[in-house]
Amino acid sequence: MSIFRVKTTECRVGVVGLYNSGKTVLLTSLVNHLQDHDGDRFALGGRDTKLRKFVTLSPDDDWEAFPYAASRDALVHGGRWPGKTRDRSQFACRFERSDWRFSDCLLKLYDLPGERVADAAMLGRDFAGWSDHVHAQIAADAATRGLHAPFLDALGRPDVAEPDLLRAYKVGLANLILNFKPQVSPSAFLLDAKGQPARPDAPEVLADARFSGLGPGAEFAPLPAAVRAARPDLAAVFAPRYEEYVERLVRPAIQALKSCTALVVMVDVTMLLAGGVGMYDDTRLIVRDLLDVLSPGEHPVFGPLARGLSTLLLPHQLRPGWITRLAFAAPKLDLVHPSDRDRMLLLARRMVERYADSRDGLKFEFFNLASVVSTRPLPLENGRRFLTGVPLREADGKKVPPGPEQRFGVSGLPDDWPADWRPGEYTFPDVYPRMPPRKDYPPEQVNLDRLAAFVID
Ligand SMILES: Nc1nc2c(ncn2[C@@H]2O[C@H](COP(=O)(O)OP(=O)(O)OP(=O)(O)O)[C@@H](O)[C@H]2O)c(=O)[nH]1
Ligand SMILES: [Mg+2]
Repeated sequence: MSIFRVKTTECRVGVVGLYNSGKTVLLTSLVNHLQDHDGDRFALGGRDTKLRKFVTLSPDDDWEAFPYAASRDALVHGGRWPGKTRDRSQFACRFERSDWRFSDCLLKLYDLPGERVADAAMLGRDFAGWSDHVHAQIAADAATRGLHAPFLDALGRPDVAEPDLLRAYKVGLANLILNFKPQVSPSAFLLDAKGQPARPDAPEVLADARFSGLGPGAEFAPLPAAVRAARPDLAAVFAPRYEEYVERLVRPAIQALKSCTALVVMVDVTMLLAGGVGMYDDTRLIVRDLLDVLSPGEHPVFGPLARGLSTLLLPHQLRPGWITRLAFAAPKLDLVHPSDRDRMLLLARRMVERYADSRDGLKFEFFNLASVVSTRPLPLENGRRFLTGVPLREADGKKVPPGPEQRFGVSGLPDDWPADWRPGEYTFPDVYPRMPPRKDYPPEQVNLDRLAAFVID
C-alpha cells in the first residue's frame, strides 16, 4: 500500500440467483477483468481509472477458494463453460484504484450453488415457522398444489407412517423440478451436502434415490399446524433434523450474504421465458424470500450516520456490514437479439423492482449484461431474429461437440410478461463460449463494468 493510502475499503459482494443463471461465469469474467485491467475494455468508474497492484488473497477461514483458475482455464483452453457450482466459495483480492486516492480496495466475492437460494426462507425460522411458510406457498399456487397432491393426501391420513410421508414429499419435489419449478426446499434433494446433483429421472426414481435433508435418517418434510398438533411424534423427529440442516447448509452461506456490502441478484430473463410461467412464479417468490431474509437497506439500529462514522473510524475488519447496494443483473444479453435488449431490462424490472423499491437506505439498479459475449447479431429478417455462434446442443437438447459457427434463430422478447406461457414457447439456444485464447486478454463483456462500478464502491 502506498503511504498516502491510509485506509482499506472492504467491499463484500454476494452473487445469488437460480442454478444455471450465470453467477460463476459472471464472477470469472469479473475477476479476469480486474486482474488484467484495461480501462478501454472495462471502464471501472471511468475510462481513465487504472487498477494496480492486484493481488489474490486466501479466502476467509471456513470458505473454499473460488475456482477462478479452473473456470478461466475451462473457458480459454477447454472452450467450455465452467462446471456447475457444488459448494459455496469466496474469492478475495486487494488492489488500488487510481480514482480512490486515500484508500485501497479489499474485495471479497461470494459464489453459491443456485439450488441453495430456495432454502433462504429457513434462516430465522424454526421448523414450525418454515413449515407454515411452505404450506402457505403450496396453498397459494394451484400448480404447486397439483404437483404436491400425493403429499397433501398423505398429510390427510391420521396414521401416516414417516417413510410414506417423506416419500410423498420427495415425489412432490421431483415433480416440481421436472415441471421447471425451482422452489425445491430442502435443496439437498437437488444438490446434496457433498455437492452431488440429482440426475433427471422419473419422479419415483428421484424420490427413491435422493434425500429430503442431510441424508438417510436425517430427512424432514414441512408439517402444517394441524398435523404438528395431531402428530407430535412426527414433529419431534423432524424439528431437530431441520435445525441441523439449517446449521450445516443454510446458515453459513446466507449469513455471509447478509454481511455483504452489495448483492447481485441474477434475473435470467432468457431462462424464465424458456421455462414457462411456473418458473417465473417460483423465481419471484424465491427472490422475495431472499430479500426478506437478507433485508438489504439501512441498518435499523445503526442507521446511515453510524455507517459513515464506522467507515471513518474503525479498521475495516471491525466495521459492521450490511447490504446497501443491490444490483439486479439480467445476464446472457448476447443470447437475445440487439433489438430486444431494452425489453430484457424492462422485463427484469417489472418482475422484481417492487421488492427493492420499498426498502429505505437501499440503492438499487438494473443491468442487462453479457459476461462473455459469445454470439454475433444478424440484421432482422421480417421481424425474425437471428444470431451466429457455436451451438451447444441439438434441437432435442443433447450436447454436441463444438463445430463451426452457425446462424440460428432466437425468440423475440415480449413488451411485458405474458399472462401465461408454456415451457419451450420461447427459445434462446445455448452456445459455446467465445474466449480470446491470449491468457491475459479478458472476454468481451457488455455492462459488466457498469455493474462492477456500482457494487465496488
Ligand atoms: N451466451 C452466454 N451464455 C452464458 C453467459 N453466462 C452464462 N451463460 C450460460 O449459462 C450457463 C450457466 O452459467 P454458470 O455461471 O455456470 O451458472 P451458475 O449461476 O453459476 O449456476 P450454478 O453453479 O448451477 O448455480 C453457462 O454454462 C452458459 O451456457 C454469457 O455471458 N453468455
Ligand atoms: Mg455456479
